[in-house]
Amino acid sequence: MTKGALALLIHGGTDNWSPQRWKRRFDDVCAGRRVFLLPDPEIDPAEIHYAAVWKPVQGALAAFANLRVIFNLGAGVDALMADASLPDLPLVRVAVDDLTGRMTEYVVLHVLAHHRQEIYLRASQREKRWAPKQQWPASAISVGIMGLGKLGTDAARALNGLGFRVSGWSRAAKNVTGVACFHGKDQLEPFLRQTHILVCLLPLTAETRHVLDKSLLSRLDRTSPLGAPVLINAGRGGLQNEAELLACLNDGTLGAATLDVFETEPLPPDSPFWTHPNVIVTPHNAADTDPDAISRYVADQIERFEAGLALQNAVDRGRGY
Ligand code: NDP
Ligand code: OXD
Repeated sequence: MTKGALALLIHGGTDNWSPQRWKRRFDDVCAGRRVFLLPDPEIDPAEIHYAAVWKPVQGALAAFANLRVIFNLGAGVDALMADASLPDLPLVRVAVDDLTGRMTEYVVLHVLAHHRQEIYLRASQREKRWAPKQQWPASAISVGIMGLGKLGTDAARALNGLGFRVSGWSRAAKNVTGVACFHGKDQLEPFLRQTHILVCLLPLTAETRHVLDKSLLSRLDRTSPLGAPVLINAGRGGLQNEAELLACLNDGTLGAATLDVFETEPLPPDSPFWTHPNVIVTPHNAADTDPDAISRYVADQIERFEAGLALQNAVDRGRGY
């Protein structure tokens, strides 16, 4: 029996999202299944049962009448959720150890960078200034992670292992060993009040858009040896109110920030974040989606689906993540 074909709709625009690279990997792992990289004039839309996508053109998936499952090639599905014409089919997102490990590396790297005063030390080196400041232990710093899901939980455990005090905030109640868990709107305030370094790993939804605003950032704990709170946002740019975030960095509400994601990506050359002395900018590469790991993950999920097993990591359309 012919296996249902897989269509790839990939529009990343960066090295990691080279569509040809993804096509080669999917050809390798989808034995006996036709894989089409769109646009492809040879394609018969009726043959397509599965689509693996990253930022597809809005409306493009509606062309496949026999589509059964949509696989988002990243963890965040906000771009898909914004497409009102998205077919009402199971939508699976990426939740794999490879991606999780990469994000944990990023979070640990940047928590350590702020904790170990890297912004000050790099400026000292540029100025040939040998003037170390007193360094405090990790146990003096409380890291609060907004979003205690697949990525946030792993990062929390790693930071805990390094000796930081770690807390997390989610929608539903959680129990993570070594991590003080807060949940829901009512517990946001106590969570913020004891946080020195705020790490944001929330999905972008109608509820979380612009959650990182002046009101929230002003409620962080200012009493740590850092002098002022620090923000690390590797979730999505839409989570931050950028005008208010910049004002907080300029008036000292925040001491510093690491920003991997922005409302407009690529970050425009005239953005003040590029040159702000207390901001570390990275180009949305906190956790790259690896074609080897993810093509295998999607191929396995298709095999599961065809064997009548439940899909894993299906998105709840009502919640938006
Ligand atoms: P998960 O769905 O596993 O976790 C999301 C977490 O956010 C959950 O703990 C969830 O709570 C919490 N949450 C969602 N909405 C709310 C809310 N309204 N109030 C409180 N908590 C809320 O996602 P992942 O951990 O896999 O990924 C998180 C995000 O990271 C992605 O959506 C994506 O935007 C971003 N990302 C960024 C990358 C980068 O390179 N910069 C790479 C990969 C992902 P609950 O547990 O109760 O459901
Ligand atoms: C993702 C991302 O959501 O890379 O996976 O941003």
